[in-house]
Amino acid sequence: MAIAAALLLLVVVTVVFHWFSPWWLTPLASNWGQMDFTLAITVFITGVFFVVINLFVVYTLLRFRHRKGGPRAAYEPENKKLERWLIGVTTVGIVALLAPGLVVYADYVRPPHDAMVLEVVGQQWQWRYRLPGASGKLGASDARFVSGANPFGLDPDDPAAQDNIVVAGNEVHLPLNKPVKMLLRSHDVLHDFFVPQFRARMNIVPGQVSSFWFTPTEPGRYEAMCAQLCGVGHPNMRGTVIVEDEASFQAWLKTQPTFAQTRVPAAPDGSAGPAGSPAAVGKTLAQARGCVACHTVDGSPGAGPTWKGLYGKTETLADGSTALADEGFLKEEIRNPQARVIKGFAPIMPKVDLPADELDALVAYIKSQGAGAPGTTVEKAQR
Ligand SMILES: [Cu+2]
Repeated sequence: MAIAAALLLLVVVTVVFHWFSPWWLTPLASNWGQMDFTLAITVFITGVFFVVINLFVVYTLLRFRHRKGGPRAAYEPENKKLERWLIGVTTVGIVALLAPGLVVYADYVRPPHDAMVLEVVGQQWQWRYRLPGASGKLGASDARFVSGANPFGLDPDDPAAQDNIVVAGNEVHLPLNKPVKMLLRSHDVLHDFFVPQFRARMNIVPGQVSSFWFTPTEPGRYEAMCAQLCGVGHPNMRGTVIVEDEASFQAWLKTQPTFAQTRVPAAPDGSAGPAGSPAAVGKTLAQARGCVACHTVDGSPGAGPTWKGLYGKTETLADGSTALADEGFLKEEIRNPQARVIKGFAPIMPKVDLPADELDALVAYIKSQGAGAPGTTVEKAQR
C-alpha cells in the first residue's frame, strides 16, 4: 500500500514539476526548430511510458495484494498474445524516438551550397575563429605549424591561407539570416561547441574536422560554451557570438587581422604594431591568446589572479614564500606557470609560448592595469 501511494505521488509530482519547472528552453534563435520538435517527441513518448508503466504497477500492487483466503497467483510462463502486444508497442515507441532525430541529423550535417564557412578551434580553455578572406578559401593547416604565434597551424607558404581572417579574441560576429557552415577542430582534448539558442552543438574530436550548419535568425549576443568536460578550466571555456545585420558584420570583419598580418611581429615600442602602444598590443594579445578567460582586469575573481593592481604586488606562493610581481616574475610565470604557483589558485595554466616581443607587450598591458599597494597579497583579490 505504502509503495503504491509513493509511486502515485512520484507520477503526480513529476508531471506537475514538468509543467511548472522554471527550466524551459531558451528562445530559439536559429533555423533549427526541428530540434525542439524532436525533443518534444522524446519528452512526450518517454513521459507517456513513464506515467503508464508506473500507474500499471500501482494498479497491480492494489489489485493483486495479498489477502487472507484470496486466490493464489497462477503460473503463466508464456503468453504469446501479450508478448506480441509488448513487442509491437515498444517497437513503435523506439522508432518514433529515433526516426525523427535521424531525419533532422541528416539535414544538420548537409549545409546549403551558399553557406559561409566559419572554422572554430577549441583549446584548453578558449575558442578561436577563422573565416576565409577575399579569396573565399580557407588555407591549409597542419599540426606541425602550430605555435603560439600561429595557433591555427596555418601553412605559412600556402597562398590561400594569407588572406584568411584570424579572429582576435573569443568573440565572433555572424550576419543575420545567412547559413553558416561550421568546421570544428580541437587543439588538445575533446570539446563541444554549443550555442543553446541556436540549438546547435557538435563534439570536437582531436585529429578530425567535424561539421554542422545553422542559420541565425535573431540578432543578439549569444554565449558559446563548451559542452564536454575538458579539464579543470572547462567552465571558463566561453565565447561570444554576435548576430547582426550584414553591414555591421562587414564593418566588424574589416577590423579583424588576416593571417598575413598576424605574421608581422608587433614592434616592442608599438611603432610598427597594428594597434599602437605596447599595452594596446598586449590587450589584443590577452584576447587572442585566451588569457582573458581566466584573468580579469576589473578585480573580479577568475580561475587565475586578476591583473588589476597585480604589477608590483607581493605575491604569496603555494609554498608559503613571497615574490614581487615585477616584469621578470610575470614573464617567468607566463613562460612556465607550473614552476611557481600562486597561493589559492589551482595549477591549471598552460605554458604560453610567446615570442619575446609579444611577451613584452603582454607584460606592458598587465603593468598598465595598475600597481598594487605595497604589502597587499593576491589572495585578497579572490572571492
Ligand atoms: Cu572544452
